[in-house]
Amino acid sequence: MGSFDNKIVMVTGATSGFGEAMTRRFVAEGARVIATGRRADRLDALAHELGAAVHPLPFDMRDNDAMAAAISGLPSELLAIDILINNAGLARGLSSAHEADLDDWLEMIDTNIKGLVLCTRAILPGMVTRGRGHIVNLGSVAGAYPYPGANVYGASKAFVHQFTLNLKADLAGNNIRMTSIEPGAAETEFSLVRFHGDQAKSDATYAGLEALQPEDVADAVIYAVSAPAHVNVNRIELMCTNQSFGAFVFTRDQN
Ligand code: NDP
Ligand code: 8X3
Repeated sequence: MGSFDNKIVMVTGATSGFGEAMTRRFVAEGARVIATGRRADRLDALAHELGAAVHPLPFDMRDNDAMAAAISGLPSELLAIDILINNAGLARGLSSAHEADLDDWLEMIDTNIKGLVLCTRAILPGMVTRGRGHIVNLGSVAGAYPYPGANVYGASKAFVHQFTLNLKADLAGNNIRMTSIEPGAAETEFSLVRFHGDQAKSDATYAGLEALQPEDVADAVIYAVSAPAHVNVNRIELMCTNQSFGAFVFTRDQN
């Protein structure tokens, strides 16, 4: 018997990183997991490895019609989702705002903001009707602390932070819990994606850092969703011990 027996959890972005780790963890705890992402082969491999507790549901978060069709096609026994983990997301590029690729910016907005909002709006009404539910959103320290090149990525995660709190305000009295998980640098495919497949740049990001691991973030999620029913964990921020804050920059008169 696990702590999540008979619970239905939807994890977006389950094909790698945090989402895959959370899927493994929830299944180990007895939940049934609807696992989403674009790479259907990875979802199928996960289902093959973990068994019938995983229901692969491939779709692109940016495509409202594809998302709606996938969710409405869920088998009836998986429709009453108890926990939604809005994890799918990405950073693209690390250039200064005046040099950044506009397509990178739009992809982050479409995935991290629009996709997360669409998925929330698709699942939330059912939770309200059932009078129970928990939505966990993946924010980032980049949503709280600025750093050069984080421009749209950081702003998209600030949106996630505030959206989480604003939903909590909207949902007062509905027995829906809202949590924002806000990690620092974690070793996943995140940097490989940020640097458009440049493995050397990705490796350099994590070299010698002892970065957070996907399981560390899954632990934080499990903590939040395991809290007693009367406790809402609003926000968890975590960093690896070797990550810290930068100083303010002053540009001085050169004359
Ligand atoms: P990964 O790149 O390892 O995983 C990202 C997941 O998001 C993949 O499963 C990917 O699936 C999915 N995804 C991306 N775009 C889409 C899309 N258009 N449609 C459907 N699924 C999509 O990164 P992480 O596990 O690190 O990241 C997970 C979340 O955590 C993200 O929101 C990220 O911003 C956030 N985060 C990451 C940190 C880090 O340092 N790693 C720190 C703080 C927050 P697929 O490609 O198969 O579609
Ligand atoms: C990713 C964490 O510190 O690379 O959200 O911006 S960081």
